[in-house]
This record gives sequence, C-alpha cells and structure tokens, in this order.
Amino acid sequence: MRFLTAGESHGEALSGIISEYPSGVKIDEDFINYELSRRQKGYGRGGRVKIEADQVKILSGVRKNKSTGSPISFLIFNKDWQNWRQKLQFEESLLNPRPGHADLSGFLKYRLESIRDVIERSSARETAARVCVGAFSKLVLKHLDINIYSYVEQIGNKKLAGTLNALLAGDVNIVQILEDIEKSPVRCPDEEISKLMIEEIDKAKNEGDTLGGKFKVIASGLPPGLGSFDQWDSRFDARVAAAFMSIPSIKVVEIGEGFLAPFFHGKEFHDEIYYDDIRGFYRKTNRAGGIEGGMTNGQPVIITASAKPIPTTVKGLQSVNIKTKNIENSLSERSDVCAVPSAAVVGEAVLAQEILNAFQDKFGKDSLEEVLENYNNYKKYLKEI
Ligand code: EPS
Repeated sequence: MRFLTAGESHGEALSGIISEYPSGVKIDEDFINYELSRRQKGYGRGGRVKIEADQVKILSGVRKNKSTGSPISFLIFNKDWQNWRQKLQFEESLLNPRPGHADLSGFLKYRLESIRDVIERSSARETAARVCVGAFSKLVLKHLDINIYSYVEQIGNKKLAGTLNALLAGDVNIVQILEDIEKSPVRCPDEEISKLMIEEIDKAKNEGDTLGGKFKVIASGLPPGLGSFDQWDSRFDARVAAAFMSIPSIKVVEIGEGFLAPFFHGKEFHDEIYYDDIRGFYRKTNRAGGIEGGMTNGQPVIITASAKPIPTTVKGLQSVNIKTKNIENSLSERSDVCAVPSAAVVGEAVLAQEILNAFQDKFGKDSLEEVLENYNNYKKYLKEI
C-alpha cells in the first residue's frame, strides 16, 4: 500500500490517494470520521479546531461500501478556506522565519516570495490526511485482530509515573484504561496527572508560550515475522521509525526500552525465550518493543515518540528578516499551545499504515480474502511447528 497526500492548511481541501489497498474491505465512513475527530481533540489546541469538523469525502476505489482494489482517493475539506481565500491572495510577504519551523529552509530552498508558501504545506494540518490513511489501514487490521492504542506520557515536565503494563502487554482486559485515555482531555489515563498537564498547558498559554511532550503507541496481536533483515529498507523498525519521524514536531522515536539499553548488560536486557504448548514461544519481558532483527517477534510493538514545543509563539523569538537582514521577532500566527494528544492519534495512524504495509508484503496485497487466507495458513504453520 502506498499513499500520497496534497493540500494546504488554508486551501480548499486536503486530499489523498491510496494505491494497492486490498479489495473486499468494508469501508465504514463513520469509523474514518471518528478517527478524524479523535485527532482534533486535545487540550491545548488553538481556535482552528473549533472551525473544522473533519469529514472524509471518498471519490474513488469504493463501490457499494467495499474497496474495489483500485486507487482510493479522498478529500477532507477545510472550512477555514472561506476565511482565507482573500487573505492568501493579498497578504504581504512574510519574511521573519520562526526558529524550529520549516520557514527559513523552505523559503531558501524553493526561492519563494513569502514564508506563507512554506507554512501552508508544512503545517501539521496535513496529518488529518495521514489519519485518514491510518483509518483505512485500521479497517483492514480489524479483520486481523490487531489493535492499536496510544496515550500521552508527558507534557512539558508533567509526567505519568511508571508504565501501563496491561496496555503494553496487549492484555484483553484494558477496556477501562482505554476509556480513561479517550475521556482525558490530554489522552493521559491518570486523572490527577491529566489535571497537572492541563495546568501546565494553561500556564504556557498565559505566558504566550508552547509545549511539547511524549506519547506511546502500542500495537497488539501481531504475528512474528513482519518486516525483514533482508535489506536495510525492509526492516520493520526502520520503516516505523521513519513513519513516526515524518510526523511534524517529532524529534525522538524509541522502540521498546531503547533509551535504557546502554545502561543494561546483555544478560539483563534481552527478552529471554520460553515455550509452552498453549502459548508456543513466549517472553516474560518486552524490552525489545516487539521488534528483533528488523522483524516483529510476536510481542506487542511499543513505540515512544517525543515532540518538540510548537515553534509558533505569541511573542515570537529572535529572528532575522530574510530580505533586509534586520533583527526581527519571528512571525506569530494563531496556533496551538500543545498538540501532543493529537500527535498520539497520528502516531496510531502511521503505525497502522506501516503494519498494513508489512502484512501486504508477507501475505499479499490484492484482496482482503487473499491476505486472510495466507495469514491463516501462516498461523496454522506457527501452531504446528
Ligand atoms: C498549525 C497551525 C494551526 C493548527 C494547525 C497546525 O492552524 P491555523 O494556522 O489555521 O490556526 O491548528 O493544525 C490544524 C489545523 C489541524 O487540523 O491539525 C501549524 O502551523 O502547523
């Protein structure tokens, strides 16, 4: 499965094309719209999310509510476009780039007249299209009993203590935790820490400042052997890391306990292998985060990603006018104070898309039926070995 997105933050619409999506998948538009709405939530978002109510419009690749195997194309209209149509034509050139944003390099690279043309495409608004692709992917993963969850671990310096072991282990009895995550305005399952995170966001907002943070994405129900050590670019961890790195603001991607790895000895770090007749091969720990040798190992995949603070601040930062070279404050626009809860939902989407990709590499891409047949065959083989 491959995809492309197009569209600008304040243009008429975002659009996407998904190619090599399997046929025979029931396309539940309500589910796609629900996923889009999850990305729009999150304490700390700015005025824009109140304007938009993202909805997908599918243009091709679906007939009688089922995917046909032809490329799927879709639109997500920007309601704010109506308010920006004129402004985008007559706005004076923006020449004071924001440190931390694409502004300066984008302006120089494309030989532009105004930073506006960088802002419009580099905006994290694009992630709405990515969540849409992720939702299409999740529709397939549902048939494979694969679940993907996310939660926020840290906003500013307010952190969740410890880990959610039930969720990380992919236990079935996690309904309550998931409800708590969805209920929390910051996607954090601990009510007290959620409150502290909200206070932290309010404080940053009052100071005209912004915040970053850290979130986890977990996928459970994966078989061993997705991805490969055959070539550098077929390694599942390499693909997943690239996908997470492509989310705006992400500066760090950690797989399992990757950060702690240097502090362990080999004997302590690696997840020892056990076997019993019911579970087959299993591990008692998951420091590898479900990936060894570029392949899934049958344990839940655990990814942690860190986002830097949003570069658009009310007061601006020290910058230089690109034309006059005079010292100026960086440009200031309506923006979010913190978008980490939304980034976590985008993280789910990119992981879903990478898992579907790896599934299709191993079990076929043309039809859901073919993928299921091949997958069931593989599961049978794993049981019999
Ligand atoms: C963004 C700036 C804000 C965000 C936007 C990303 O938009 P605006 O400039 O219209 O206020 O709200 O994110 C979204 C609109 C979205 O849907 O995620 C930026 O500069 O990256």
